[in-house]
Amino acid sequence: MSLALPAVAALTRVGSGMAGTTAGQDQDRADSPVVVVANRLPVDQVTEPDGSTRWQRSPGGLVTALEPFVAGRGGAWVGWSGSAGEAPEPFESGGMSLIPVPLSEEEVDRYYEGMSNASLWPLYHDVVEKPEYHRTWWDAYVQVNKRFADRAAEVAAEGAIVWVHDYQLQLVPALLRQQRPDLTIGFFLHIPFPPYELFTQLPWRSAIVEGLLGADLVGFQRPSAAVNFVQLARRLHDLPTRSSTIEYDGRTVTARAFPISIDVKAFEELAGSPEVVQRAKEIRAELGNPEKLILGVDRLDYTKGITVRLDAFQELLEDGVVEAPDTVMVQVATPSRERVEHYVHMRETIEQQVGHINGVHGTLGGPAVHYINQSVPREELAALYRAADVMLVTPYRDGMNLVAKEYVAARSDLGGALVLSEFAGAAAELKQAFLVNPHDIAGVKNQLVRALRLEPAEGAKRMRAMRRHLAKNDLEHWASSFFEALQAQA
Ligand code: GDG
Repeated sequence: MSLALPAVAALTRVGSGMAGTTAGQDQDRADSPVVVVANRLPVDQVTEPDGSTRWQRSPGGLVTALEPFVAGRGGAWVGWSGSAGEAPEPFESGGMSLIPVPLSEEEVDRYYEGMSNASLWPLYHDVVEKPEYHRTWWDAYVQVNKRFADRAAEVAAEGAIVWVHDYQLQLVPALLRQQRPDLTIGFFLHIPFPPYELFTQLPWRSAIVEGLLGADLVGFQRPSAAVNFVQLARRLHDLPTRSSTIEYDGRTVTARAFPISIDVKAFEELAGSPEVVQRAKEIRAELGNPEKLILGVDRLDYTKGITVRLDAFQELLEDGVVEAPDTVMVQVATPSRERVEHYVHMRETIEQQVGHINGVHGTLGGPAVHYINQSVPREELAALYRAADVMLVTPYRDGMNLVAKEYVAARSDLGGALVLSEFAGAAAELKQAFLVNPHDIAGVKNQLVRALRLEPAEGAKRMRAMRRHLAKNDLEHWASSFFEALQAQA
């Protein structure tokens, strides 16, 4: 059964529409057997003190996980450099061809901050904040997706495998297939995929489903997300489906869960290194050697439920169940999407609340909440994980949540306790965590108290079980199982 692809097809006639695009200038590169397409390139441009610039590999596990599959095969990575304006020429890095896609200032506003982060992000996270829908944002989203698809079509070798990533690029699979039916196309969504009742709010819902159906394999973090997608294809488009497949346009599209993970070994080694273990002790000393240290680490995002844990801690202080500075909380809230309105407002709310808690419950030189609105180095993060008695991870909705997995990987000493939201993908795997419903403040308080009073032997038992699961289900396992499943579709 074939659909007309009205929205997507109509817009394939729109040109890439931007001065300075590098499209078309390297037809001779059409030799990559594996191509990754992601919003961002795996490198960041850094400026040296003398004003010169160089490319530096981006931190983060995804790059580490995908690099062996791409670099080992002479592959390419198509993505945005992170700066608006003309794109740099394609270049080689880490054994990969990096193919920069240009975005104008207006496209950054509309495609990235608008459609991706103020429409799709809140919609896919259970409308925790109200999504905004603007036709100009959508037009930019289509135009930019078309540009990414064009670049991928240019560099992919005959019969190549293309792996497209995340919610910014959901139209790329179909746009790419129209140009290159010879390709095997996979798509992975890093964030949740909402149920029919929410998804169908989206004015451009059909175009998105059709965009994703251009892939042979659509991967999600949780099985329930794959089920949501299959149901949408059936209910919205009347397509024939089975439990994890959809018949579409003479092809079988598979939708399955591939829960992402972290580089467990690398994190464990870092966190167990003598320097990090020593730093963990220093952190506790710097905090006045509290009896109990509670930790939160998040991008400053409204989906992460930072206010939930501040509320729970504040009430426990008010109830006299815990006292500062015997029990203190550290919240690392890394700046994020600072130009999107929802984020500006949320930051103010959190900062007010931290101020209130410290005003009422802190002492001179002894705050109850230590709030860090900066990105901290990876080593410091590992030391914080090692130092914390309780890790609080309370998102309202989260595709996976890697912080929860990093905490478990860091605790080779079998110390610590994890309080984890049921609404994070990680909850399906880290079953020995203290699971909470972040909407139920009394429940969060109860579980936090249980975690604070945990017997070491019971804590070690829980931690050991979670670590056993992670050791088998690391990032390499995630990437290779996706690639294998995709190759099987070829
Ligand atoms: C999306 C999905 C899914 C945070 N602060 C600092 C820092 N971090 C690192 C953490 C962790 C990463 O950022 C955050 O990953 P999460 O998974 O928690 O969250 P998102 O950024 O929302 O990621 C999510 C993920 O994609 C992967 O598919 O799990 O559900 O929303 O690695 O350690 N790192 C350093 N300093 C900081 O201050 N160095």
